[in-house]
This record gives sequence, structure tokens and C-alpha cells, in this order.
Amino acid sequence: MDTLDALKTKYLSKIEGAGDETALEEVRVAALGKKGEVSLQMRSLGQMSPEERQVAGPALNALKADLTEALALRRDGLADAALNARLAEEWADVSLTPRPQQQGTLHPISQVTEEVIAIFADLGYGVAEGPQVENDWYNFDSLNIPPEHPSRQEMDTFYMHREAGDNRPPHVLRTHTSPVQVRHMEAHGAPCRIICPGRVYRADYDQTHTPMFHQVEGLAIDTDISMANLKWTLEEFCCAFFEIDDITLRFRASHFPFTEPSAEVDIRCSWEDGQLKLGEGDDWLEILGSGMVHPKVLSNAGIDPEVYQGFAFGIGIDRIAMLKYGIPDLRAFFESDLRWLRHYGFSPLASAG
Ligand code: 2NL
Repeated sequence: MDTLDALKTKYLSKIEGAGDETALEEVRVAALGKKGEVSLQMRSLGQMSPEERQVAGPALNALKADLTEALALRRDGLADAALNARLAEEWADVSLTPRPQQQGTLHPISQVTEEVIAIFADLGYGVAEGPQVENDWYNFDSLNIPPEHPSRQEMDTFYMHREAGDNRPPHVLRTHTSPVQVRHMEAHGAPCRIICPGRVYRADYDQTHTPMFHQVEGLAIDTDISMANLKWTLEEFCCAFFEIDDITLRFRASHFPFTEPSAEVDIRCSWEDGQLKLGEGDDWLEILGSGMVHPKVLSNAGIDPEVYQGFAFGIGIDRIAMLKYGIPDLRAFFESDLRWLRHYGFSPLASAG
């Protein structure tokens, strides 16, 4: 049985020496494969006498079992080592800060719209939205704007094209967000407190006007609302929006078809060395229009003006964005110049108001 001991020593050392799973498989084939040395020994049992076979048989079986076990152990060891090598090689530090990435920013108009919404949300106002293409009832008549009013001329308002024979009412690109408020009153009745931010359109283009601009209107309807509530609300809004503790507003009598009485509102300011400062000084800057909702507008929207009354106001978003963030040129708002957008844009993660 010396040959078996020699085989055992030889193959155990080869198994130990196999550096990877391929080498180990070669060792297995050389020993236990069909033509392997151990298998050949097995085959030689046939030529032995029964007595010889009784000794050699179990010894060979034991050798085969030992080698099989050693192979399995080594295979496990190699697999573990391969896995550990990969784990050591392929790790990633998930706690590293990411590489800086080029990010988009919020347009100042989006930022300011969110700020206005947040301030009025604190005062209990909801947000209402509506179509940008309106019929002339919602955009004009329901708001007590008569057919001959200059704002209704094709000079000032964008009318939608109509084929000859189309007898639907004329449609326009809304010239203010008031129609959203009329629709809201009609659908939900009184009392109500809403603001309506959005795009509006007027046929006008120069230094201070773009054919599309942004407005936010506000509306509060209840049974006991007066100009005093309007004044407090606008003061509260201006202090919060411009981040000034003490603000002086000036209400100047004005005229709008949809409010009576109507007031344009100025904010106290100073111009020093070309630098605008809000809240102090001897100058006034117009920032919005407002008034008590005209009784005809209430009844047009299905609300009884004998029971309810309320105030409304309209603010130009683009204008208050320019004032708050020192943006000099209105037209740059809509040019999509990436350098301008990076300069005046806001981080999407910064809070609104
Ligand atoms: C301005 C003027 C204003 C309103 C808008 C309004 C809406 C309804 C009823 C009554 Cl549904 N009024 N909106 C009222 C006064 C002024 O905007 O100069 N905006 C920049």
C-alpha cells in the first residue's frame, strides 16, 4: 500500500498548492477523473486476488474519500479567498461627498410666486388656478368692464383667431387673473379667501412691459369685510415679502371697473445714490392696485351683494421680483440667458418666505 500513501501525499500537497479553482479542477481530474491515478488504481482491483482486494479495496475507498474531502475544503477556501479579494478591491465609500454637479435653479418669478403663496397661506388664503385662454364674459363682462372699454380693443388684448361662421363667444388670452376669481366664487360661493397667481397677456412691449407677464390677485369675501381689513392685509404682506418690520403704505384713490372704491397702493421709499431703499425716505413707489369688490361683480359671480362684500387686489409679480432682488431689466426675465439664470436663479432647496 506504499503507492497509495505516496498518491495521498502527492495529491494532498497538489490540492494545497492549487492557487485557483481551475488549478484545483486539474488536480481533481488527475487524481479522481476517469483516467486519474486513483481511478486507475481502482480499476486494477479487478486483477487482484480476493484476499488482496479485501485489503486494497477499503484502502482505495479511504484514499478517494480523503482526497474528495480535501478537494471540497480547498474549493471552499479558494472561493472565500476570491470573494475577500473582490470585496477588498471593489469597495465604495458611500460617505464621501458627491462631486459638484451643475444644477438648474428656480427662476426668480417661480421663487417670488412661492414666497407670495407662503405668506398668504399663513394668512389663511388658498391658491386657485384657471385657464389662460378665457372667453370675454369671464375676462371682461363679469368684471364690469363694458364693451367699449379701451382694454377690450384688439390694440391691447390678444384675441384668439376665429374662422368665419364660428359663433362661439370671442376668446382672449386672459389680461389678468381676475377671471379665475370669478370662476372660484361661482363654483364655491362665499365666504372665500384665495390668491390667484399666473401668466397674463397684454399687447404691449417696451422697457417696462412684456406681452406675457405674471400677476397675483387676491380676494377675500365675507359678511364683515372693510377697507380696514384690506389695509392690514396688504401691510402684513408687504412687511413679510420685503422683510421690513416697519412699512408705510399710501392708498391713493383710483378707478377700476371691478372695484368700488378703488385704491392704488404706494410703498414709502428712498433713492440714495441710485440705490432704492424700501420702508424709509420721502418717495413713493406704486406696487399694486386694490379695492372693494364691485357689487355687480359679486352678483355676476352668483354672490348676494346685500349679504356679502369683500376686497380684491392685483400685484405684478415681475415688478415686485425686480424690486426685492434688484433685477434691473424686465425683458431679461424672458430671454432664457443661462448666465442670467445662474446669476438670478434660486436654489430649489431654499425656503420660500
Ligand atoms: C392692478 C390692479 C386689481 C383687482 C385687481 C379684482 C378681482 C375681482 C374682483 C375685483 Cl374677481 N377685483 N381684482 C382689483 C383691484 C385691482 O389689479 O393694477 N394690478 C397690478
